[in-house]
Amino acid sequence: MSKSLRHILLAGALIAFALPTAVLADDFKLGMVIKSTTNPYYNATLAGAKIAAQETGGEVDNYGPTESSAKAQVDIINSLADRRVTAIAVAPSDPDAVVPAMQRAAKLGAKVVTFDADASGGRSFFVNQATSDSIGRFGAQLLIRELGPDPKGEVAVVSAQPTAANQNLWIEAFKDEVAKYPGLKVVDTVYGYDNEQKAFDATVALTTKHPNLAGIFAPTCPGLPAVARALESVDKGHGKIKLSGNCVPSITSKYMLDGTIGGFYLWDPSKLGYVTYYAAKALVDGKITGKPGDSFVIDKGKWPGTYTIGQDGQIITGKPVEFTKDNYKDFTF
Ligand code: RAM
Repeated sequence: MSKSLRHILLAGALIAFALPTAVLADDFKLGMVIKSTTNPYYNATLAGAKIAAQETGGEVDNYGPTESSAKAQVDIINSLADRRVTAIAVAPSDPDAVVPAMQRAAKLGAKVVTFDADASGGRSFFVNQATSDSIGRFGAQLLIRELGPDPKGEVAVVSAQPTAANQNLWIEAFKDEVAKYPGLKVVDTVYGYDNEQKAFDATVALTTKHPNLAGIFAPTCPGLPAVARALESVDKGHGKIKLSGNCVPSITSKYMLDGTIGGFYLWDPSKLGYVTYYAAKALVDGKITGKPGDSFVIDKGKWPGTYTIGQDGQIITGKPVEFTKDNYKDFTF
């Protein structure tokens, strides 16, 4: 080999080395930081993200504590950032607690977004399953329907964590909707931390504290089936206390079928995970910068479409869907 050819090859090798590596499809790795690994809801979001990974290349996995813990989510975000994972999608159980770790991850080069619940100070955009307002009002309307044409009485909420931004927005909209009915009064909000035992205990205590309770709204998974089980255990199930809320059909449908949950709904969590993957990848690939108005196209695949970041920094992937005796078998999550 001539000396000059050797120089050219060497220079080429150096340039190749020095160039910032464009993210090849197979280099893309999304870490989904979830509220807890024991929550079946996040199996469904991951299943959707995995479909997207199969369609486009790359990898995705869930990372989370076994019990919801903001501190654990901070440690996980830090460790994903240290490992230079290309993108991180966080479903925070406490937004204020995770924002500094999300900002640090972005400084280290990761693209950071939120999904399921927002932490607006630390992300490029939020992939939301449906508008927060629609989720809260839908739950209220189902409960009101169950309470009959002239709804009256005391109503309470069994939520997830007191810090959960998504549940808190839903509850706000729920209360606003309920306030349209002068016969109804929201008397309490208690917390089950997306934990079956805690949600069960909180519900039993709630029914003791408010013996005349007419209805409960439980927008938490797996809180909702635990609330149903608790109502049945104190003989307030099967419609005695009306119940609406959201969770996955796989662990909840039986309480809709036996009449304890009158208003049972969710959205498509798999589509949420799927679009989150595509959106994070579009950000890494430079197809979007993350600002309101940016959009990207999924041209083929399971959920094709044009997805746009709204003025509020959100990509909305769906709307509330009620599960009934007639349709619950159509859902695999
Ligand atoms: C719980 C989580 C999650 C929520 C679902 C419905 O699993 O709190 O954030 O979206 O409920």
